[in-house]
Amino acid sequence: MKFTLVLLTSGLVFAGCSKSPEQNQVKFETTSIKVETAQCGSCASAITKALKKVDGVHKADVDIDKKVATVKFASDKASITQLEDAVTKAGYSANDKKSDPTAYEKLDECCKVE
Ligand SMILES: [Cu+2]
Repeated sequence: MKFTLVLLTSGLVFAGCSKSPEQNQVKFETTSIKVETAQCGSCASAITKALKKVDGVHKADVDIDKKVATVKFASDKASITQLEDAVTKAGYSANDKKSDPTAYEKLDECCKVE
């Protein structure tokens, strides 16, 4: 009985110790999102802006020539799905997700895909 109690207590202490570093240490993940419908610099900045608005996003860059957005984000706060959704809601496609039709309609004519 006494032995069990000691085991339980040490188990609890161990759980407490292993939890605190995780809370302080933010895990960043970098992902690339295909933004095939981005046409120009203004598209690139619109996508960058949309991505940076997502909670947990640390850095976002769009390479307009390669049509790829590179995003560094805290993996415990944001997910790739959230990032893709931010891009589609800005009116652009993200990976295999299509742009939000309403947002797409609001884009400048030159930014629309023929
Ligand atoms: Cu554009």
